[in-house]
Amino acid sequence: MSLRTRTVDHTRTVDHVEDVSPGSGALPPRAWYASSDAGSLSLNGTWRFRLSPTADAEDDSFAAPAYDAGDWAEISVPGHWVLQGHGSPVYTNHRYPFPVDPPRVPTENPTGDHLRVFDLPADWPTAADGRARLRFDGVESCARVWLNGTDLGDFKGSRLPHEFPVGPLLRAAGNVLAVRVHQWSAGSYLEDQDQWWLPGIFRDVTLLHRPAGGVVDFFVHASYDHTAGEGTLRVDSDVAGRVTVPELGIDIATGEPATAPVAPWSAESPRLYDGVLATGGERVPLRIGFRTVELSNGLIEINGRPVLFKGVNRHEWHPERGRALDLDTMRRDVLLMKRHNINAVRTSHYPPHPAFLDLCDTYGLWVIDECDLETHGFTEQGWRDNPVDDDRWTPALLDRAARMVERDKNHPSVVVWSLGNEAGTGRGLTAMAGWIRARDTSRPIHYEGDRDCRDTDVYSRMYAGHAEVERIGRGLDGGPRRRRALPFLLCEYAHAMGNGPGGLAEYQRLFEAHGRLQGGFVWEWIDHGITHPGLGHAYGGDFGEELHDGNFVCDGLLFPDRRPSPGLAEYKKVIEPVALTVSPSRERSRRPGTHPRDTVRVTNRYDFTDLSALAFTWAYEAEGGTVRSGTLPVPALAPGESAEVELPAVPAGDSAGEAHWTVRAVLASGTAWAPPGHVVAWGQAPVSPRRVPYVAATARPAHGDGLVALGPGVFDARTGAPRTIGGVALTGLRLDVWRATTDNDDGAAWQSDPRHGPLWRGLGLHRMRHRLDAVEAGGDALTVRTRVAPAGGELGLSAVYRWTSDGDRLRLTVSTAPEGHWTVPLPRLGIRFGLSGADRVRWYGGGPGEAYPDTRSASAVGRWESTVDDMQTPYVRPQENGARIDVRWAELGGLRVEGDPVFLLTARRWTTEQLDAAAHRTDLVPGDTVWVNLDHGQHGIGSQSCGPGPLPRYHLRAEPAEFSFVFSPHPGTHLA
Ligand code: IPT
Repeated sequence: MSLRTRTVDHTRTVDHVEDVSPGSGALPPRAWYASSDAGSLSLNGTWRFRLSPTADAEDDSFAAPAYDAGDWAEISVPGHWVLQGHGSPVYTNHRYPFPVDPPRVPTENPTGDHLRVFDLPADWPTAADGRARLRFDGVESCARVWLNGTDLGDFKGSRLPHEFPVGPLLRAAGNVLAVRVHQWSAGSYLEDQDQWWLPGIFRDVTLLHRPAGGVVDFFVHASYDHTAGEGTLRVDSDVAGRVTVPELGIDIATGEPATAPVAPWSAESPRLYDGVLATGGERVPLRIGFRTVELSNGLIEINGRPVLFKGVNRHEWHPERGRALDLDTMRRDVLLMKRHNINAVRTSHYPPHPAFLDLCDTYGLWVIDECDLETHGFTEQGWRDNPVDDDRWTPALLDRAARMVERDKNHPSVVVWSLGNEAGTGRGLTAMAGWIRARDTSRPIHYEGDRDCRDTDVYSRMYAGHAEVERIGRGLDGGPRRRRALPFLLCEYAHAMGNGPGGLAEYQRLFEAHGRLQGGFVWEWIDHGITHPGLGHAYGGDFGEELHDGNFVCDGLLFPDRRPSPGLAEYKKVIEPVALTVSPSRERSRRPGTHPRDTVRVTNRYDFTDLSALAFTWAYEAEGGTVRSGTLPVPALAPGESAEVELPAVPAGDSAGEAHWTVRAVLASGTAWAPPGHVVAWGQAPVSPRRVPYVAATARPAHGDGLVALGPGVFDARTGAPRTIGGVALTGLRLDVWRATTDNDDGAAWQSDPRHGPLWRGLGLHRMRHRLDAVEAGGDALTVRTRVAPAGGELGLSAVYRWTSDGDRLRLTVSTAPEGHWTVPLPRLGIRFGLSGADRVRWYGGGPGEAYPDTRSASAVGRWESTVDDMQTPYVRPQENGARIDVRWAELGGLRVEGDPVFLLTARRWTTEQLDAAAHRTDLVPGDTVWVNLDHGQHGIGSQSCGPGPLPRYHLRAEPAEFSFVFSPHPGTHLA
């Protein structure tokens, strides 16, 4: 159905482009299965390619078998042409990058003609093969297909499979496959996901031999009755046959049920049984996982137990290949998820490559399979003309729902269907839900946009703050009756853009405390940065797009190259499936090393499995070094159970100085996803307190030659600034309150809460001036009095630096107090200075990775070593990063610094101002000076690039503060 009347007739080949229908000529959707007796021929590889700037500029003569494409370019299929040197990618979040006039698209509609000539393999059963199918697993945004000159039809639905019957057209040799792909089509209105617009044949193209009497479509129903411990299997098939599962002694006809004692499938124990569906013409291998998903007691229960989703939203992404993912990359994603305690994936916002779901079945991940549907751009016009509320589009929506459900219905990992994302509300969505319910009664339906839950089975929200989530958890959120009876999911939360997300631990505590909260899915898995020769990784705007949303496309727990970000380390710790809470006995401080013993409370937070697969270790650490260690016997606790386990006695004398217990849960043996010894969970607690550094003020300042000497320090007599400490040169030591604002500091434009980045900049905190009021060298101290304030206002801070020494070490005490009426928190509060060189960094405190007040769960107290370069976190858009928290002492650049109290440590080869000004990592040019920040405090990180800001308890309030550092020379780390 075309929505407009044509007045010209030379545009036949583009009619379908602006047609709201899903297309014509493709076969009905069916289950995707990877292998069988029937042969298949991959048509992936090098194709001929020609790009035209408009949809109708070229005729379709290229589809004729005799066409000579010898002068065309070559392109890799699967692939996106804009990532292969033809045109450029475009990134928008929700705004359509073309005028909104559905279903019309611009005349400038990049069109890629693809040609591939192929022979059938020698053993291809041509003669008998009337049923062969040509399958496209994904083409963006629409395609018209010809084989040997015959027009097979056209389709839309970019991340959905389409098959054409081609049997009678095939020849033994010289088959010509021609595919015309348009970047924009009516389908683009349904595919407004927040990601790069990347046209092309980006998933596999396969020719499938279909034997006579072979299987067409089948539906594996494999449920699990947890009370009986039995699975029931029934396989419905279009073509009758037999189903065997040798391991279970099952041998049944299609359509007939069989029940047997089985081990159920779960994300924790993904038990699969091999079976075969045999029809007269074909044997299809089955991988059967028995499991039952039910809504019961207001909860999603799987195999009789409520589950807690510890999930991520996964877009398909590769920094060079875009959404054309190879199997290795998909497996890497799954392994990384499993190793980071993630148990669930929402396939935001389209069905993934089908092989990804096989991996989820195999390794064990709960999947919310989401349909390829988003019409978010209509929010700009108050959702007027939204296709999902326009009956003319309903067939296209139903086609999308069917293509997802039919393709993926046999995966045990898929436990929830999602109608799509950010598509407003409308009859089309209701129709999709109705169709899915009629086809598959075994899975609940999700759609976040359905706030009243009229069509859905879970109440789902995105980016709700902690307080609201708590209200929902307590059932105090009101709302329609149906919604109040449903379980709750945060389908997106904890926006992982840049440095962050903060506040994960507090969300997890809420999920654990309130049964109705069945967990959430962090937004999102990986940054969609594109490898770029000049910029490192490119983001929106880097390809000259006239409309774009900058680095909002880089908001993942992985960097574009799949290196884990600190956010992923934090998430792993926060969602660990075993809680290890060490409690030093209260007797400890009085009578070290005697009974009663210290204990660790072990809680099994798995939903299904006991702890028998884990081994437990303990370590007793003094000043960060392991003094003793051993294994800890822990009972094989059932899910939800806890036990208090005694730690070994510590002999007196071992607890001199600061000491910690660290207890770890590790894999006792290797699994499919990690080797033995892989750390699953850990807990740490101090046993005896730290001794704060003491420096007796015995040295006296001595004047001479414009300098003041005090202990190992030499100061400028006029400014009071330190020049050298023990011969190590220092520059620009002063109070610092500025940090290069993070994406979360800057916040999303639509945030109604105050966004601290803009407020800070508005006040001028990035251009503080330091007024020198007095330098007093006398008695036992050198004291420097200053006022630190920006131009244009009354706000400022007094800062007094007081230096004392015992002859060997220098103690600096900074006393600061806000002046004027401060209504905003400070970005940071501490000192900074430059060192003429530093490379190795050693410290005792939190590590090994970056941590801020609300992103510090994964930081363990220990003795750590790194380099200045390795301490930088490579956020795609440079911003504050790399702080190590709770540092007791650090050694770098020939200096040792001890903190009283502990401090945050940052060291980088550029200034904060340079970091702040950089748009890409390549803008950061290392200088000769290493800039060191020693912070008494930093403001929290939060998640305000899309969600809530830092919780109030993590605000760095402007209030009087005093903190000290003890400096001494440390030749070991001096870089000459
Ligand atoms: C939400 C989208 O669902 C998701 O695709 C992504 O754009 C995310 O935001 C931000 O990165 S929608 C937003 C309006 C909450």
